[in-house]
Amino acid sequence: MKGTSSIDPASLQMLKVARDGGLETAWDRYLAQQPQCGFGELGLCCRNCNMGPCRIDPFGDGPQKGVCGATGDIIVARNLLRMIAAGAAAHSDHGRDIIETLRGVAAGEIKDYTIKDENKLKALAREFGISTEGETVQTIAEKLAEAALEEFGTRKGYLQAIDRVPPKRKEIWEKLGIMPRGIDREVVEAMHRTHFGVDNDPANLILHGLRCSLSDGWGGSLLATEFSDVLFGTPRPVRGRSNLGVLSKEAVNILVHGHEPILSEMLVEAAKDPGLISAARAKGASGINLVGMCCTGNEILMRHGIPVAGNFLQQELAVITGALEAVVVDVQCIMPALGQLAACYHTKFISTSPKAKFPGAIHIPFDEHNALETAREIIRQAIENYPNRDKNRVFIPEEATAYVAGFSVEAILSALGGTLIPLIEAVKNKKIRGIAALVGCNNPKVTQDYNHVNMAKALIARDVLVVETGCAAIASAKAGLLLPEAAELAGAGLAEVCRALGVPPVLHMGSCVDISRILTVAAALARELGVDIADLPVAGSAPEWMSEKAVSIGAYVVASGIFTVLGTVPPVLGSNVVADLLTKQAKDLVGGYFAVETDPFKAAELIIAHIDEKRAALGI
Ligand code: XCC
Ligand code: SF4
Repeated sequence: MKGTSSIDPASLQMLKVARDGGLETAWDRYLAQQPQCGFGELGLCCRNCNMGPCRIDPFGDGPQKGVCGATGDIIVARNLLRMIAAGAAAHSDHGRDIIETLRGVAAGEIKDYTIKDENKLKALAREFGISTEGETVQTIAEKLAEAALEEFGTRKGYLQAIDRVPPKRKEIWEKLGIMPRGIDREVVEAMHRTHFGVDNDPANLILHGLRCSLSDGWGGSLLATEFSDVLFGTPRPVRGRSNLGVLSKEAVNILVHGHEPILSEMLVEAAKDPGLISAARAKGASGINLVGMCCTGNEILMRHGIPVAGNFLQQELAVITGALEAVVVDVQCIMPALGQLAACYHTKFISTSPKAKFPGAIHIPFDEHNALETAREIIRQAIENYPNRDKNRVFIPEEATAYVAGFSVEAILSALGGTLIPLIEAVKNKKIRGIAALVGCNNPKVTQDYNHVNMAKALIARDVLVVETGCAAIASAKAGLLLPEAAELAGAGLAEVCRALGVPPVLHMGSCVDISRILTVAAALARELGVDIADLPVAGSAPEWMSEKAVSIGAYVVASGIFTVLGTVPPVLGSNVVADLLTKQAKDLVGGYFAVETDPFKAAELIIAHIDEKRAALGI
């Protein structure tokens, strides 16, 4: 859909407010960047050494080699590998922080968190070969945290969670030499290989990219998810509201944005503090209204039903409502533009992570050892700021669509009565045609939410069960697709299953690290059927992706055997060799492969054709 910024009515209203007020957003800056660098779009520029920068002429008239002799194929492959490494690093470092927190809790050094899911703790301990018989929760947690931290530099051969995949998958990875070893090791090796004068074979580079991404999907991200569940509780279906209309005209509004639930969970706790609530009232507010955004929003909506104010492209729009006393951030997907924008309002922009500082932000270091007090201090600052709100500049759109989220693997199993068999039966008798995972970001290159919502609708209408995470899931929440009532938009078969189970046709499975939940379900389905993941009638898509994390995700989903459609074009078209590897040869190598399709309706058709092909091969 060209020429429109968003399909979300709340975003459109806020963009008008921004325009009228002369305020700049990502959409304006995107336009100002036009035309974007053609070399960059194709992946054909290299800055990996100081003989460069070098760029390859895609039309063949100018230079075809960098100073060192690197061709376009080499440069594109190296750049892609670096994107994967950065994405894998982001997810995995998030995972490490969660595990460190669990270790601190177990050792009694961190007092403000407790272990919320002991069953999951024990199940994970058993998976890691740690005996739980007669041991205290504390001891198990300590041993498990140590074992999980080992995964980052382990020398035992391959990562623990690889044992979740069917034997056929392992054989493929072993044969190709892409079994993920230590999590940190794969990222380090990616940086080593792309350093000047090391790996200059495009296929060899891409294969390592797959290995590095697997250390994210089956390593860092998976540990982030599992340990968050242990510490903060495994999500269960929960109701909430979504979009900017969740901001309150009367209450102190605090937006938490970023990724790691360590911060957001404590803010949820602190916001309940009666002392702080009366402090807010003393300032003339009706109370404290904590809302989320992007993935940290997903973390707290999955576990507490905390309202989610929006997805990636709404972070600036939330400030422009004029109703935010504070934007509190930790890491990832936070626009550096927020500082300057917040300064146009009374809004305090508060950074909390030593890893992520921003211009125009107040830095309040968040220390896990003093978590509740830090969270209280942040909320106090927001309360203090309430009298500075200029009521004449407040504009809050009405949209606040209801959703049901919280579909962890455990929640899905319990909805199915304890086993995957009913799901398999529904797939076999074609009530459910297949499963599609829609994930990832917004990107101003795409009309906001247009691809997400239209793909989801097109797929459920054809009886494809949709599972979602990240900003894709928030798009569906806002569009009303995360409600059991949305079954009326589904095909007859899927609608029947949804009604019988009381679930929506689009299941919100969490934040982006929680794509590991989707992998876990896919692996379990394959094991149950005695086939490989690549044999299942499932597909993935990142319809509006923008981040390097999404590149790592796409790579591990494909490497896990799953066909994946990208809705924005990755910077690889400067190399036929690399493009061919990703979209064709990958199919023979790992079973999964990429397609690029910017039209959501055509993308849905690609997924349906793939699902039907897999069904036929399975004889169902
Ligand atoms: Fe970020 Fe996770 Fe993308 Fe959204 S979907 S823009 S990565 S918040 Ni993860
Ligand atoms: Fe140029 Fe080669 Fe250096 Fe890249 S590594 S900047 S292509 S000389």
